Amino acid sequence: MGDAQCGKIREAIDLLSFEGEPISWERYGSGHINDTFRLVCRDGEKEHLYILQRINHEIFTDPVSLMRNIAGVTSFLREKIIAQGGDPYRETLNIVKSRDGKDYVTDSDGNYWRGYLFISGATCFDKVRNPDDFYQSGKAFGHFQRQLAEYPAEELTETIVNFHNTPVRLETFKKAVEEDVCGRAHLVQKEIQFVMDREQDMGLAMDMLAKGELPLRVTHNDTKLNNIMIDDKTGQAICIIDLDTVMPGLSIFDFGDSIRFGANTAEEDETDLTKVSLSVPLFEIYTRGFLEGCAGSLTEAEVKMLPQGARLMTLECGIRFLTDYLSGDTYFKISREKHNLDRCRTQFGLVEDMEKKWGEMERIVEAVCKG
Ligand code: ADP
Ligand code: GN1
Ligand code: MG
Repeated sequence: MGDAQCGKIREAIDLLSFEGEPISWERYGSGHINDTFRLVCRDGEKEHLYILQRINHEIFTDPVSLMRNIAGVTSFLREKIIAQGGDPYRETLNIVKSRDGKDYVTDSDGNYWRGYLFISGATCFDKVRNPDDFYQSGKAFGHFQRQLAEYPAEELTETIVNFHNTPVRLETFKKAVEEDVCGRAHLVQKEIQFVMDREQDMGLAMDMLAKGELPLRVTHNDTKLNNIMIDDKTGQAICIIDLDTVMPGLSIFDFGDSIRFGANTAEEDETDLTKVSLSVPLFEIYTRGFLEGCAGSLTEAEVKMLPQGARLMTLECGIRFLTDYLSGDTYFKISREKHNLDRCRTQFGLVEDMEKKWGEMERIVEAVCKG
Protein backbone atom coordinates (compact mmCIF):
# COMPACT_ATOMS: atom_id res chain seq x y z
CA MET A 1 0.00 0.00 0.00
CA GLY A 2 1.46 3.33 -1.07
CA ASP A 3 1.68 6.10 1.49
CA ALA A 4 -0.84 8.15 -0.51
CA GLN A 5 -3.46 5.59 0.45
CA CYS A 6 -2.48 5.87 4.07
CA GLY A 7 -4.95 8.75 4.31
CA LYS A 8 -7.49 6.00 4.73
CA ILE A 9 -5.84 5.11 8.00
CA ARG A 10 -7.48 8.09 9.61
CA GLU A 11 -10.88 6.86 8.46
CA ALA A 12 -10.19 3.42 9.95
CA ILE A 13 -8.94 4.90 13.23
CA ASP A 14 -12.09 6.96 13.62
CA LEU A 15 -14.28 3.90 13.13
CA LEU A 16 -12.50 1.76 15.73
CA SER A 17 -13.08 2.22 19.45
CA PHE A 18 -9.55 3.18 20.48
CA GLU A 19 -9.22 4.91 23.81
CA GLY A 20 -7.99 8.52 23.78
CA GLU A 21 -6.88 10.78 20.95
CA PRO A 22 -4.79 9.26 18.15
CA ILE A 23 -1.39 10.98 18.30
CA SER A 24 0.80 9.12 15.85
CA TRP A 25 1.15 5.95 13.81
CA GLU A 26 4.05 4.32 11.99
CA ARG A 27 4.63 1.20 9.93
CA TYR A 28 5.61 -1.67 12.13
CA GLY A 29 7.11 -5.19 12.02
CA SER A 30 8.43 -7.23 9.13
CA GLY A 31 5.40 -9.25 8.01
CA HIS A 32 5.17 -10.00 4.28
CA ILE A 33 1.39 -9.79 3.93
CA ASN A 34 -0.61 -7.18 5.83
CA ASP A 35 0.03 -3.44 6.32
CA THR A 36 0.82 -3.09 9.99
CA PHE A 37 1.03 0.13 12.00
CA ARG A 38 1.79 0.91 15.62
CA LEU A 39 -0.70 3.48 16.84
CA VAL A 40 -0.29 5.75 19.85
CA CYS A 41 -3.35 7.33 21.46
CA ARG A 42 -3.31 9.75 24.37
CA ASP A 43 -5.92 10.10 27.06
CA GLY A 44 -4.77 12.87 29.42
CA GLU A 45 -1.55 11.59 30.98
CA LYS A 46 -2.21 8.05 29.80
CA GLU A 47 -0.84 6.56 26.59
CA HIS A 48 -2.56 3.66 24.86
CA LEU A 49 -0.74 1.57 22.25
CA TYR A 50 -2.42 -0.40 19.49
CA ILE A 51 -1.69 -2.42 16.39
CA LEU A 52 -3.68 -1.26 13.41
CA GLN A 53 -3.67 -3.53 10.37
CA ARG A 54 -5.01 -3.33 6.87
CA ILE A 55 -5.89 -6.91 6.02
CA ASN A 56 -4.53 -7.86 2.62
CA HIS A 57 -7.85 -8.65 1.00
CA GLU A 58 -6.29 -9.68 -2.30
CA ILE A 59 -4.74 -12.60 -0.45
CA PHE A 60 -7.43 -13.10 2.18
CA THR A 61 -10.43 -12.74 -0.06
CA ASP A 62 -12.99 -13.23 2.71
CA PRO A 63 -11.84 -10.89 5.53
CA VAL A 64 -15.21 -11.15 7.30
CA SER A 65 -14.91 -14.93 7.78
CA LEU A 66 -11.23 -14.48 8.60
CA MET A 67 -12.09 -12.12 11.43
CA ARG A 68 -14.80 -14.52 12.62
CA ASN A 69 -12.10 -17.22 12.84
CA ILE A 70 -9.80 -14.94 14.84
CA ALA A 71 -12.56 -13.78 17.17
CA GLY A 72 -13.56 -17.41 17.79
CA VAL A 73 -10.03 -18.68 18.38
CA THR A 74 -8.95 -15.78 20.61
CA SER A 75 -12.03 -15.96 22.82
CA PHE A 76 -11.53 -19.73 23.15
CA LEU A 77 -7.89 -19.20 24.12
CA ARG A 78 -8.83 -16.35 26.43
CA GLU A 79 -10.98 -18.65 28.55
CA LYS A 80 -8.20 -21.22 28.77
CA ILE A 81 -5.64 -18.57 29.73
CA ILE A 82 -7.90 -17.22 32.48
CA ALA A 83 -8.57 -20.74 33.77
CA GLN A 84 -4.81 -21.35 33.92
CA GLY A 85 -4.26 -18.09 35.83
CA GLY A 86 -2.57 -16.34 32.89
CA ASP A 87 -2.91 -12.79 31.60
CA PRO A 88 -5.41 -12.75 28.71
CA TYR A 89 -4.24 -9.27 27.67
CA ARG A 90 -0.71 -10.48 26.94
CA GLU A 91 -1.10 -14.14 26.10
CA THR A 92 -3.46 -13.87 23.17
CA LEU A 93 -4.53 -11.20 20.71
CA ASN A 94 -7.29 -8.83 21.83
CA ILE A 95 -9.42 -7.37 19.07
CA VAL A 96 -10.42 -3.71 19.37
CA LYS A 97 -14.06 -3.55 18.30
CA SER A 98 -15.47 -1.00 15.89
CA ARG A 99 -17.67 1.73 17.33
CA ASP A 100 -20.66 -0.28 16.11
CA GLY A 101 -19.47 -3.52 17.71
CA LYS A 102 -17.82 -5.31 14.77
CA ASP A 103 -14.39 -7.00 14.68
CA TYR A 104 -13.23 -4.97 11.66
CA VAL A 105 -14.03 -1.79 9.74
CA THR A 106 -13.94 -0.85 6.07
CA ASP A 107 -12.71 2.43 4.63
CA SER A 108 -14.17 4.27 1.65
CA ASP A 109 -11.78 2.44 -0.72
CA GLY A 110 -13.11 -0.92 0.45
CA ASN A 111 -10.05 -1.83 2.53
CA TYR A 112 -10.58 -3.91 5.66
CA TRP A 113 -8.90 -2.78 8.87
CA ARG A 114 -8.63 -4.23 12.34
CA GLY A 115 -7.19 -3.14 15.65
CA TYR A 116 -5.46 -5.16 18.35
CA LEU A 117 -4.21 -4.15 21.78
CA PHE A 118 -0.45 -3.72 21.48
CA ILE A 119 1.46 -6.27 23.52
CA SER A 120 4.21 -4.30 25.25
CA GLY A 121 7.38 -5.61 26.84
CA ALA A 122 7.68 -8.44 24.35
CA THR A 123 9.46 -8.78 21.00
CA CYS A 124 9.11 -10.66 17.71
CA PHE A 125 12.48 -11.78 16.30
CA ASP A 126 13.54 -12.28 12.69
CA LYS A 127 16.45 -14.42 13.79
CA VAL A 128 17.01 -16.69 16.77
CA ARG A 129 18.79 -14.63 19.43
CA ASN A 130 19.58 -17.53 21.70
CA PRO A 131 18.64 -21.22 21.63
CA ASP A 132 16.35 -20.89 24.61
CA ASP A 133 14.04 -18.49 22.70
CA PHE A 134 13.69 -21.12 20.03
CA TYR A 135 12.98 -23.83 22.56
CA GLN A 136 10.34 -21.59 24.13
CA SER A 137 8.74 -20.91 20.77
CA GLY A 138 8.59 -24.65 20.01
CA LYS A 139 6.92 -25.27 23.33
CA ALA A 140 4.41 -22.48 22.71
CA PHE A 141 3.53 -23.59 19.17
CA GLY A 142 3.15 -27.20 20.36
CA HIS A 143 0.97 -26.05 23.25
CA PHE A 144 -1.10 -23.84 20.92
CA GLN A 145 -1.85 -26.82 18.72
CA ARG A 146 -2.66 -28.97 21.71
CA GLN A 147 -5.07 -26.37 23.08
CA LEU A 148 -6.81 -25.98 19.75
CA ALA A 149 -7.34 -29.73 19.54
CA GLU A 150 -10.59 -29.08 21.39
CA TYR A 151 -11.64 -26.23 19.08
CA PRO A 152 -14.62 -27.01 16.83
CA ALA A 153 -12.76 -27.21 13.53
CA GLU A 154 -16.00 -27.11 11.51
CA GLU A 155 -16.48 -23.49 12.65
CA LEU A 156 -13.27 -22.40 10.96
CA THR A 157 -13.31 -21.02 7.44
CA GLU A 158 -10.37 -22.07 5.30
CA THR A 159 -8.94 -18.59 4.76
CA ILE A 160 -6.61 -19.71 1.97
CA VAL A 161 -7.66 -22.96 0.36
CA ASN A 162 -4.82 -25.45 -0.28
CA PHE A 163 -2.46 -23.23 1.72
CA HIS A 164 0.02 -26.03 2.43
CA ASN A 165 -1.02 -28.37 -0.33
CA THR A 166 2.46 -28.71 -1.83
CA PRO A 167 1.36 -30.53 -5.03
CA VAL A 168 -1.11 -27.70 -5.74
CA ARG A 169 1.68 -25.16 -5.10
CA LEU A 170 3.79 -27.10 -7.60
CA GLU A 171 1.07 -26.88 -10.25
CA THR A 172 0.75 -23.12 -9.71
CA PHE A 173 4.51 -22.86 -10.06
CA LYS A 174 4.56 -24.83 -13.32
CA LYS A 175 1.89 -22.55 -14.71
CA ALA A 176 3.94 -19.50 -13.76
CA VAL A 177 6.98 -20.96 -15.52
CA GLU A 178 4.93 -21.67 -18.62
CA GLU A 179 3.28 -18.25 -18.73
CA ASP A 180 6.50 -16.45 -17.77
CA VAL A 181 4.70 -13.09 -17.71
CA CYS A 182 7.82 -11.09 -16.82
CA GLY A 183 10.25 -12.97 -19.08
CA ARG A 184 12.26 -14.06 -16.03
CA ALA A 185 12.17 -17.84 -16.44
CA HIS A 186 15.46 -17.96 -18.39
CA LEU A 187 17.20 -16.32 -15.41
CA VAL A 188 16.19 -19.08 -13.02
CA GLN A 189 16.73 -22.32 -14.93
CA LYS A 190 18.81 -23.76 -12.11
CA GLU A 191 16.08 -23.10 -9.55
CA ILE A 192 13.39 -24.50 -11.86
CA GLN A 193 15.45 -27.66 -12.24
CA PHE A 194 15.88 -27.85 -8.46
CA VAL A 195 12.10 -28.00 -8.09
CA MET A 196 11.56 -30.49 -10.90
CA ASP A 197 14.19 -32.84 -9.45
CA ARG A 198 12.00 -33.09 -6.35
CA GLU A 199 8.64 -33.40 -8.08
CA GLN A 200 8.12 -36.97 -6.84
CA ASP A 201 8.27 -36.02 -3.15
CA MET A 202 5.81 -33.12 -3.16
CA GLY A 203 2.78 -35.24 -2.31
CA LEU A 204 4.31 -37.16 0.61
CA ALA A 205 2.29 -35.47 3.37
CA MET A 206 -0.94 -34.93 1.42
CA ASP A 207 -0.97 -38.59 0.36
CA MET A 208 -0.66 -39.69 3.98
CA LEU A 209 -3.50 -37.34 4.92
CA ALA A 210 -5.68 -38.79 2.15
CA LYS A 211 -4.95 -42.33 3.34
CA GLY A 212 -5.78 -41.40 6.94
CA GLU A 213 -2.18 -41.95 8.04
CA LEU A 214 -1.85 -38.37 9.30
CA PRO A 215 -4.71 -36.69 11.19
CA LEU A 216 -6.19 -33.33 10.26
CA ARG A 217 -5.87 -30.89 13.17
CA VAL A 218 -6.42 -27.21 13.84
CA THR A 219 -3.05 -25.64 13.09
CA HIS A 220 -1.51 -22.17 12.86
CA ASN A 221 0.13 -22.73 9.47
CA ASP A 222 2.51 -19.75 9.62
CA THR A 223 4.72 -20.53 12.60
CA LYS A 224 7.74 -18.43 11.84
CA LEU A 225 9.63 -16.90 14.72
CA ASN A 226 8.34 -13.40 14.08
CA ASN A 227 4.79 -14.62 14.63
CA ILE A 228 5.45 -15.26 18.29
CA MET A 229 6.14 -12.71 20.99
CA ILE A 230 8.92 -13.36 23.49
CA ASP A 231 8.66 -11.62 26.85
CA ASP A 232 11.55 -9.14 27.27
CA LYS A 233 11.96 -9.91 30.97
CA THR A 234 11.30 -13.64 31.34
CA GLY A 235 12.38 -14.81 27.86
CA GLN A 236 9.21 -16.89 27.67
CA ALA A 237 7.15 -17.13 24.50
CA ILE A 238 3.99 -15.46 25.68
CA CYS A 239 1.76 -14.86 22.69
CA ILE A 240 1.21 -16.42 19.30
CA ILE A 241 0.12 -13.81 16.79
CA ASP A 242 -0.73 -13.61 13.08
CA LEU A 243 -3.76 -15.86 13.35
CA ASP A 244 -4.94 -15.26 9.76
CA THR A 245 -4.12 -18.79 8.68
CA VAL A 246 -5.42 -20.75 11.68
CA MET A 247 -7.37 -23.52 9.98
CA PRO A 248 -7.37 -27.28 9.57
CA GLY A 249 -3.90 -28.55 8.70
CA LEU A 250 -1.18 -31.03 9.63
CA SER A 251 0.92 -30.87 12.79
CA ILE A 252 4.04 -31.24 10.67
CA PHE A 253 3.22 -27.96 8.87
CA ASP A 254 3.59 -26.03 12.13
CA PHE A 255 6.73 -27.87 13.14
CA GLY A 256 8.20 -27.59 9.67
CA ASP A 257 7.58 -23.91 9.09
CA SER A 258 9.26 -23.01 12.38
CA ILE A 259 12.34 -25.02 11.44
CA ARG A 260 12.39 -23.48 7.97
CA PHE A 261 12.62 -19.99 9.41
CA GLY A 262 14.26 -20.34 12.81
CA ALA A 263 16.78 -23.18 12.37
CA ASN A 264 18.29 -21.57 9.27
CA THR A 265 21.71 -20.13 10.17
CA ALA A 266 20.96 -17.27 7.75
CA GLU A 267 18.03 -14.89 7.45
CA GLU A 268 15.26 -15.70 5.01
CA ASP A 269 16.50 -13.16 2.47
CA GLU A 270 20.29 -13.55 2.92
CA THR A 271 22.16 -13.07 -0.35
CA ASP A 272 25.35 -14.81 0.75
CA LEU A 273 24.26 -18.42 0.35
CA THR A 274 27.35 -19.75 2.11
CA LYS A 275 25.69 -18.57 5.32
CA VAL A 276 22.65 -20.79 4.75
CA SER A 277 22.50 -24.11 6.59
CA LEU A 278 20.37 -26.11 8.98
CA SER A 279 21.53 -25.61 12.53
CA VAL A 280 21.40 -29.11 13.98
CA PRO A 281 21.43 -27.86 17.61
CA LEU A 282 18.51 -25.54 16.84
CA PHE A 283 16.65 -28.35 15.09
CA GLU A 284 17.12 -30.45 18.19
CA ILE A 285 16.07 -27.80 20.66
CA TYR A 286 12.94 -26.90 18.72
CA THR A 287 11.98 -30.57 18.41
CA ARG A 288 12.32 -30.88 22.17
CA GLY A 289 10.16 -27.80 22.81
CA PHE A 290 7.50 -28.69 20.24
CA LEU A 291 7.08 -32.26 21.46
CA GLU A 292 6.91 -31.06 25.06
CA GLY A 293 4.25 -28.53 24.08
CA CYS A 294 2.25 -31.18 22.21
CA ALA A 295 2.41 -33.26 25.40
CA GLY A 296 2.08 -36.68 23.88
CA SER A 297 -0.77 -35.75 21.55
CA LEU A 298 1.04 -36.57 18.29
CA THR A 299 0.72 -40.00 16.71
CA GLU A 300 3.77 -42.10 15.94
CA ALA A 301 3.38 -41.36 12.24
CA GLU A 302 3.27 -37.60 12.87
CA VAL A 303 6.44 -37.72 14.95
CA LYS A 304 8.20 -39.78 12.32
CA MET A 305 7.21 -37.27 9.64
CA LEU A 306 8.60 -34.21 11.47
CA PRO A 307 11.85 -34.05 9.46
CA GLN A 308 9.85 -34.37 6.25
CA GLY A 309 7.56 -31.58 7.48
CA ALA A 310 10.61 -29.32 7.80
CA ARG A 311 11.87 -30.24 4.35
CA LEU A 312 8.48 -29.94 2.65
CA MET A 313 7.65 -26.57 4.24
CA THR A 314 11.04 -25.20 3.16
CA LEU A 315 10.72 -26.56 -0.37
CA GLU A 316 7.15 -25.30 -0.65
CA CYS A 317 8.06 -21.85 0.62
CA GLY A 318 10.95 -21.65 -1.85
CA ILE A 319 8.57 -22.64 -4.65
CA ARG A 320 6.12 -19.94 -3.55
CA PHE A 321 8.86 -17.27 -3.54
CA LEU A 322 10.02 -18.40 -6.99
CA THR A 323 6.45 -18.43 -8.32
CA ASP A 324 6.02 -14.88 -7.06
CA TYR A 325 9.30 -13.79 -8.65
CA LEU A 326 8.15 -15.26 -11.98
CA SER A 327 4.72 -13.67 -11.65
CA GLY A 328 6.05 -10.15 -11.03
CA ASP A 329 6.18 -10.02 -7.20
CA THR A 330 2.48 -9.63 -6.58
CA TYR A 331 2.09 -11.69 -3.39
CA PHE A 332 4.94 -11.20 -0.91
CA LYS A 333 6.03 -7.66 -0.03
CA ILE A 334 9.47 -6.92 -1.45
CA SER A 335 11.87 -4.12 -0.64
CA ARG A 336 14.46 -4.66 -3.38
CA GLU A 337 14.79 -6.10 -6.85
CA LYS A 338 15.03 -9.91 -6.90
CA HIS A 339 14.02 -10.02 -3.24
CA ASN A 340 11.77 -13.02 -3.85
CA LEU A 341 14.49 -14.75 -5.83
CA ASP A 342 16.95 -14.23 -2.96
CA ARG A 343 14.38 -15.68 -0.57
CA CYS A 344 13.81 -18.65 -2.88
CA ARG A 345 17.54 -19.35 -3.03
CA THR A 346 17.93 -19.42 0.75
CA GLN A 347 15.05 -21.89 0.98
CA PHE A 348 16.52 -24.19 -1.65
CA GLY A 349 19.95 -23.94 0.00
CA LEU A 350 18.35 -25.01 3.25
CA VAL A 351 16.52 -27.91 1.60
CA GLU A 352 19.84 -29.13 0.18
CA ASP A 353 21.48 -28.93 3.57
CA MET A 354 18.58 -30.80 5.20
CA GLU A 355 18.95 -33.54 2.60
CA LYS A 356 22.63 -33.87 3.58
CA LYS A 357 21.75 -33.99 7.28
CA TRP A 358 18.73 -36.27 6.85
CA GLY A 359 20.02 -39.16 8.94
CA GLU A 360 20.94 -36.80 11.74
CA MET A 361 17.50 -35.15 11.69
CA GLU A 362 15.77 -38.51 11.94
CA ARG A 363 18.03 -39.67 14.76
CA ILE A 364 17.37 -36.47 16.72
CA VAL A 365 13.58 -36.84 16.48
CA GLU A 366 13.87 -40.45 17.62
CA ALA A 367 16.17 -39.58 20.52
CA VAL A 368 14.05 -36.63 21.70
CA CYS A 369 10.99 -38.84 21.58
CA LYS A 370 12.60 -41.49 23.74
CA GLY A 371 13.46 -38.66 26.17
P1 ADP B 1 1.78 -10.22 8.67
O1 ADP B 1 0.63 -11.13 8.38
O2 ADP B 1 1.98 -9.19 7.65
O3 ADP B 1 3.00 -11.01 8.97
P2 ADP B 1 1.50 -9.84 11.56
O4 ADP B 1 0.13 -9.99 12.13
O5 ADP B 1 2.44 -10.95 11.77
O6 ADP B 1 1.36 -9.44 10.01
O7 ADP B 1 2.10 -8.51 12.17
C1 ADP B 1 3.34 -7.98 11.74
C2 ADP B 1 4.22 -7.64 12.93
O8 ADP B 1 3.53 -6.70 13.79
C3 ADP B 1 4.53 -8.82 13.86
O9 ADP B 1 5.63 -9.58 13.39
C4 ADP B 1 4.81 -8.11 15.17
O10 ADP B 1 6.12 -7.58 15.19
C5 ADP B 1 3.84 -6.94 15.15
N1 ADP B 1 2.58 -7.23 15.90
C6 ADP B 1 1.45 -7.80 15.42
N2 ADP B 1 0.49 -7.88 16.35
C7 ADP B 1 1.02 -7.33 17.48
C8 ADP B 1 0.51 -7.03 18.81
N3 ADP B 1 -0.74 -7.34 19.16
N4 ADP B 1 1.33 -6.41 19.69
C9 ADP B 1 2.60 -6.06 19.34
N5 ADP B 1 3.13 -6.29 18.12
C10 ADP B 1 2.36 -6.91 17.19
C1 GN1 C 1 4.11 -14.95 5.00
O1 GN1 C 1 2.45 -13.13 7.03
P1 GN1 C 1 3.85 -13.58 7.29
O2 GN1 C 1 4.90 -12.62 6.86
O3 GN1 C 1 3.96 -14.00 8.75
C2 GN1 C 1 3.22 -16.05 4.45
C3 GN1 C 1 3.74 -17.41 4.93
C4 GN1 C 1 5.19 -17.60 4.48
C5 GN1 C 1 6.02 -16.44 5.01
C6 GN1 C 1 7.43 -16.50 4.51
C7 GN1 C 1 -0.52 -15.68 4.52
O4 GN1 C 1 4.03 -14.93 6.42
O5 GN1 C 1 2.96 -18.46 4.39
O6 GN1 C 1 5.70 -18.81 4.95
O7 GN1 C 1 5.45 -15.17 4.60
N1 GN1 C 1 1.84 -15.85 4.88
C8 GN1 C 1 0.83 -15.96 4.00
O8 GN1 C 1 8.21 -15.66 5.29
O9 GN1 C 1 1.00 -16.29 2.83
MG1 MG D 1 3.44 -12.32 10.50
